[in-house]
Amino acid sequence: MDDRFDAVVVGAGFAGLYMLHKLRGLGLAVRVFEAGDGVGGTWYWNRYPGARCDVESIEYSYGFDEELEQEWEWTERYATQPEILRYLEHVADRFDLKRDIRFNTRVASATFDDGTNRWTVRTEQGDEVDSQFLIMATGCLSAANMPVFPGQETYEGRILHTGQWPHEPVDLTGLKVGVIGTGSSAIQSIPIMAEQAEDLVVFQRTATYSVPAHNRPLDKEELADVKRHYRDLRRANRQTMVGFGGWQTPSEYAALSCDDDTRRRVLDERWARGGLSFLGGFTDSLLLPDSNELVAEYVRDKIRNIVKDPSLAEKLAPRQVIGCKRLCVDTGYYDTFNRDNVRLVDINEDPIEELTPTGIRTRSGSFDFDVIVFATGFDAMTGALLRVDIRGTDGIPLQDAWAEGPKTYLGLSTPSFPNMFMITGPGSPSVLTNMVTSIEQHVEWIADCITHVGNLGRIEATPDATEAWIDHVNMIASFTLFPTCNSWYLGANIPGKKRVFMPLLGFQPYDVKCQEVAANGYEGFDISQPAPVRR
Ligand code: NA7
Repeated sequence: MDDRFDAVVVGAGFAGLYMLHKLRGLGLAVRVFEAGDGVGGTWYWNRYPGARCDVESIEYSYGFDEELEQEWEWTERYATQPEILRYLEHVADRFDLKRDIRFNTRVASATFDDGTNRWTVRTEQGDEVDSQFLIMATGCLSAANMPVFPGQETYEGRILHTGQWPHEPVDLTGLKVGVIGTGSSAIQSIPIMAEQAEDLVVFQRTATYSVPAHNRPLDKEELADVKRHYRDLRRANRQTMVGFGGWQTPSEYAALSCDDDTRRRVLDERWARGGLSFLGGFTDSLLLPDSNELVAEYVRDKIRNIVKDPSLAEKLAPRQVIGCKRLCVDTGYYDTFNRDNVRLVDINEDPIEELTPTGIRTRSGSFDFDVIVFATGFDAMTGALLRVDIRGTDGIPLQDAWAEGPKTYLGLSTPSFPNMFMITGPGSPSVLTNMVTSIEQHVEWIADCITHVGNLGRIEATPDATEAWIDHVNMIASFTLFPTCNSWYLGANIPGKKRVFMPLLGFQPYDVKCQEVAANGYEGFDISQPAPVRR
């Protein structure tokens, strides 16, 4: 029947595509709903200038199919958004996935029926389908955070959000452009927008640490060598805390106990290599404030060396713990502020008062803009889940169940919502890792679990296991410096959002835990399976 499925998957990004492929391989009837008119998820929506992944392309790719691995040729160390989107299109075509995906279709609600142990899923476009399992592959950074400033409705220019960038090219040549936000999206796009715009004003709330990407074309030999050893790389990545960098030698130094020369050498080497592994130079820098400060000051010094105006350099030099907010990876970000057509407004000193018909008025001045770019990020990790009206046993809304913050067991499941899984949900390592490694691990675990539960069965996380898991996630975070700043890991970027540290630190131990849970008959879950038919 056309409206009855074994599994409904919401979202057709990296997670949804692999989930579909995996479940279809098990012989299940699957329907994927995707709001966009193509596959790609994050890489479908984030088309802003300069959008790139900050995990290297050879690692930010699926490892589940060796032929796919061998046939795809990444061209750069860090893949651009168009290249990743082409890759996902290729994956969708290669595995004939699109025939089970309904595009331009946004899921509005999902309601669990206690009697049948099945979900009814409704879309904004009028579909109503029935499914045993509901799998939310909605992404961690997909619900745009769109702050509303006083007077915003009066602004007569164009407002763009980096995460909802138009599909047609946006030509900023000769225009006056304002950018609100200095996170990763801003840091990637500002250098490119500055080359086009006549005048670019950046409104900064929190200065950002960024390390150079040192992006470059991948040479054929290097790629061929990776392909010869891809299995080793994927295996090694699964043994790391972050799901990438498995071939890099782990740091043997603590910043606080090594001598100045060694510390300097480690930092110089990491800076020269570029990328996120900069933060892995020392074993103690995400644990101890004094160690962290040594690394942070090194980056501030780099900023002071790059930015010619000393007072501007001080404004651009972050003060919070480095790594507490996600480290950025850039090409020419700080240097962009040496340009004559680029200005910085620190909105802590000079807050945005309102948007006017012609631009932005701060406490001390007015700026005219043709375009205002909101690089203001996302309602991370829970936003996309809570924007769907999901109702579990006794009709309980997920919004109510999570009123005090997300409550998950393993980041995969939540009590009172049987037969629902989240891919890279809050409480799993997700955004603190290479997302593709985490997605593959989750998809494979969910597929095994669904096989175990079987047709007509029901699985639900227990409240006790969930409480213990939340305590575990918080306990691990409390050993680190991560909870010390207003990051989106804590939900601090969204006014009114409950502050809870959402991701779990440490991919490898988490993977082991998930394997143990499965090996122990899915401990922490209640499973009911229909009794065998008696003859
Ligand atoms: P981020 O990293 O959340 O950055 C958003 C930026 O926007 C950040 O600088 C915020 O300042 C700023 N922001 C957010 N709301 C406001 C308001 N109301 N006023 C002024 N400034 C604001 O999002 P990105 O899209 O850049 O990157 C998300 C992830 O995508 C990134 O980590 C990578 O994993 C890829 P704040 O720091 O909150 O003070």
